[in-house]
Amino acid sequence: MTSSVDDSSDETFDPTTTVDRWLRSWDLLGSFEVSRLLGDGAPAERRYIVSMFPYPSGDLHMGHAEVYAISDAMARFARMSGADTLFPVGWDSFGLPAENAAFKRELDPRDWTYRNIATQAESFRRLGISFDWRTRLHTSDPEYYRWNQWLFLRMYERGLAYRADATVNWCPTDQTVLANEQVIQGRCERCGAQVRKRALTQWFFRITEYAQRLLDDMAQLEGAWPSEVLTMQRNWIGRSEGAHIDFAIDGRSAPVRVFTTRPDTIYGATVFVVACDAPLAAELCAPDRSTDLIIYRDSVAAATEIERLSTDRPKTGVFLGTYAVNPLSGERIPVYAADYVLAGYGTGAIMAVPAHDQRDLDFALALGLPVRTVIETGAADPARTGVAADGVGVLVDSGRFTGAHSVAAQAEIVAELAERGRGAPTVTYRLHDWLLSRQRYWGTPIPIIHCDTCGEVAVPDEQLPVRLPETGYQLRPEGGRSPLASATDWAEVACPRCGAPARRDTDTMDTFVDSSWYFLRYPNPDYADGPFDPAGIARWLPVDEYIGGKEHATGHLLYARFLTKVLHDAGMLPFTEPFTRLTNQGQVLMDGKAMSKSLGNLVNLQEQIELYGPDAVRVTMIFAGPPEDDIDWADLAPQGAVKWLARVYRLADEIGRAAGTSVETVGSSAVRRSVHEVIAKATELMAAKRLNVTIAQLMQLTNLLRKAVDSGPGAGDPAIREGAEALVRMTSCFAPFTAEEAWQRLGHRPSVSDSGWPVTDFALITAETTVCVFQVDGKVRGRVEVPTGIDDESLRRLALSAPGVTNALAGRAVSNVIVRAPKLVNVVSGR
Ligand code: ANZ
Ligand code: ZN
Repeated sequence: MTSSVDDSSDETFDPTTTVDRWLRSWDLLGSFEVSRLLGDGAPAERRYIVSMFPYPSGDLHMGHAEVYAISDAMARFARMSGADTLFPVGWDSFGLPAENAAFKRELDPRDWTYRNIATQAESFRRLGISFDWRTRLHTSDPEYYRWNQWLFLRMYERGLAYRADATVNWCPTDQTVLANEQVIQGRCERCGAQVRKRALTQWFFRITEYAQRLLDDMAQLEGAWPSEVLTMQRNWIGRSEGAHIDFAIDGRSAPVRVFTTRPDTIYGATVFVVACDAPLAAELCAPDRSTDLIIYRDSVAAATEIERLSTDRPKTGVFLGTYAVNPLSGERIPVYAADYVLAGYGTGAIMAVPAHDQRDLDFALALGLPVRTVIETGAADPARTGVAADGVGVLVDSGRFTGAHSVAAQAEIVAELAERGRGAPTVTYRLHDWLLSRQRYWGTPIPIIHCDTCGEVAVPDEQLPVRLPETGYQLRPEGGRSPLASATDWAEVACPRCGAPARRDTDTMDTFVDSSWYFLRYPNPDYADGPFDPAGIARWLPVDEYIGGKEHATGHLLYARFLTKVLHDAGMLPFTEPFTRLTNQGQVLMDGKAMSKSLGNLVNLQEQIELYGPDAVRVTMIFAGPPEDDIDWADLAPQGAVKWLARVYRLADEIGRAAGTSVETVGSSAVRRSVHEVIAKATELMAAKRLNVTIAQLMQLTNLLRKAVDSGPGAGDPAIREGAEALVRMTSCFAPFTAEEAWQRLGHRPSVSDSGWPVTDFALITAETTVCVFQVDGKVRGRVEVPTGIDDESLRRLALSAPGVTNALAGRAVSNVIVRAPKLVNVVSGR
C-alpha cells in the first residue's frame, strides 16, 4: 500500500518500498556491528545499550515498536557520536505461554517458540532496528540454559540455592507455584486465577542474604535510575529495625521468638499470636484444640497475603490451649493462631499489644481479649475508641521502666532482655527468598539428582546441559507434580555419586533466572567455556543504558542486581551493579487503556507499518512524548510524521539536484548560524534522552531550510546543503530508511549511519556580545553588555562614563585604567 505524500509536490516518496533495498545494503556493510566484539584496537569509548529482551508471544506489537524505537535512537546516536556501540538482541524464550499455547494446539512448545522468534526477528529488521545480529541468543537453547544450570550449581555450592518445605502461592489453573512477584492483588499474573496457598517442597535462591547490599548499593543508582523504581525496590525489600524477643511456652522446653519494632510496649502484650499456617501453630497447639486449628486454617487458606494483612479485614483466630510467658513481667498470656500474622515474615509469631497496634486491637476486640495501655501518648483509651495509640510517649505500668520515654525505653528494654539472654536488636526484611522451581515443562531443568542413599546430588558440570526430554511436553502437570515427573525414561538415572538408581529433579527454573544474566552473555553468545566471556565483560559491562518497562521494578531488576552481586562475590564480575542507567519507557495505550485482546482495542503494528511505513510509525511514537510517558495511539496522527519525512526527503532531493550551481564556497552565514544552533541543541537533547524534543528541533530545521531554499539563498547554497546533510544525519536515528534515501539524494554513498553525528561549530553560535566588568580599585562597580569585538579605547571611554564608576570615584582623580577587552576594565584612583 502506498501512502500519499504532501500533494503540493510532484515528487512522490513512498517510505514503504525502499525497506528491502536498505536492509540489504546495511547487511552488506555490516553497519551495526560493533567494531570488534572483543575489540582491542576498537574506539576507546564504548556504549552498551540494552533493551529488555522480548518474550516471543507472537509477532511484535505496538509496545515493542515503541521501546525498540526508543532504544534504537539511543544506540544510533551513540554509534554516530563515535562510540563503539553494542546494541544486542535476544529472546526470553522459555515460559508458560509457549507451553499453554502448545497444549492447546497439540504442538511442541519448541515449534511455537522458534516460529514466533523468526517472525519477531524479521519484524525487527523491517522496523530498521540496528541490532548487531551476531549477539543473538535464545534462552531456550541448550547452549544457553546449560549455563543457567551451571550458575545454579555454583549457587548451590555456596548455600545460595536450597530446597525447603514452603507454603507457596499456587495457581490452580496453571498448576504451578508462583513467586510473590507473580501474584498481583491475589491473582495469578498470567491467567488471573485466584492464587491459593499450598505446602510444597521447593527450590529457593537465598536473595535475603543480599537484602542489605541490595539496599546499600542503590547509592550507585541514585539519580541514574528512575527514583520511582528505587523506591519500589526499597519498599519491596522492606527493611525494618527492631528486636527479637524469646517467650517461654508452658510445657515446652524451647522458647518461641517474636519480632517486634516496639519492644517498649512489651508490658502491654496481652496475647501471643502465631501464624495459623506456620508449622509452629500445630506444634504449639494442645491436642484437644487441633481440630479447631485445622478447621480455622482451612477456612483462611484462600486469603492472600495482602488481604491477610489488611487492617479493614475482620480479625479472626483460635485459642491453642496454651500460654506464653512474658520474659520481663513473668505474666502468662494466651497463645492464639490467626491469619493476620504471616508465616513468612519476621519469625511468624508476635506479641500482640492491642492498646498500641491497630491490628492487635481489632483482634483483641473481636475475640474479647484484654487491652492494656502502657504508653501515655495523649490519645484516648483504645479499648473504648477502637483506635490504637500507636505513637510514642511515657511508659506506664511497665515495671522498672515506668516513667521512661518510649524511645529511650526501647534500648533499655532490649538491653535488659539481652542481659537475660531473652532478646537482641535485630533487622528484618520483607523480602522473601526467591522461589525458583516451577512444575512446568518449558524451562531449564534443575540439575540435581535425588538418591535414596546420597540425598541431593549435583549433576557433574561435564554432564551439563541436562536437556529437556523431547516429548515431555505431552505430559501435563498434575497435582503439584511437574510434567517431567512422568517422563520416566528421562527422570530415572544412576546416582552420579554411588551409581544406585536415582531420580532427576523434575522441576524447571523460573524464567526470571534466564533473564537475570543474559546481558552478560551478549558480548559473546557462543562462548563455550563459561556463562560469559571475561574479555567481553571487560570490554562492555556494566550496561550503560538499560531500557524497559517499570513492571519489572521488583522482579527482574532485583533478580539481576542480586545475581550480579553473587557473581561479583564469586570473583567473576568486577562490578556490583549491572545497569548503570535505567530508562522506563511508557506504554502505548488505545483510547486511554492498555491494549488488550479482551478490550478489543488492539492496534496491529504490521497494519500501521503497511499504512505509514516503519519510519513514520517510529517517529510518531517517539514524537508523542518523553520516553517515560504513556502515549495514546488514538490521539496520534502518523500522517504528520509521513508529511515531515517527505519534506526532509524533498529538501534533500532538491538540494542534491542543485549541486554545483552555487559560486559561493561557505554560504549564507545566517543559515549556517541557525543550523549550528539546532545541531548544538539536538546534541544536548539526545544526550539527555529527550528524544521527542530532538524531533521537534529537526522539524524546525526542516522549516528553516525550506524557507531558505524557497525565498532565501536557494537550493544551491552551500550553507543549505550543510544544513540538509546535518538534518538527514540526525534524522537517521529516528527514521533510518528515509534518511538513507535522502542521504543518497544528496549524492552520498550509504550508509548515513556511518556519516557521524554532526559537530557543532561553536564559533558560529557564540553570542556576539559579552558582559564586561567595570572595577574601581579592584571592586566591581558595574557590568555592561558589550560587543565581543569591542576595541580597548571604546571600552575605556564606556567605563569612565559609567554611573557606577563615576559614583565610586566621587570626584577623585584617575591614576591608571587597565583595559582587558572585552571582559574587564579596572579604573585605579589616585589617592
Ligand atoms: C509488638 C508491637 C507493638 C508491634 C506495637 C507494633 C506496634 P514492620 O514495621 O512492618 O516490620 N509483626 C511481626 N511479625 C509479623 C508477622 N509475621 N505478621 C504480621 N505482623 C507481624 O512491622 C513489625 C511489627 O509487625 C512487629 O512489631 C509486630 O508487631 C508485627 F505497638 O510487635 B509489633
Ligand atoms: Zn547415591
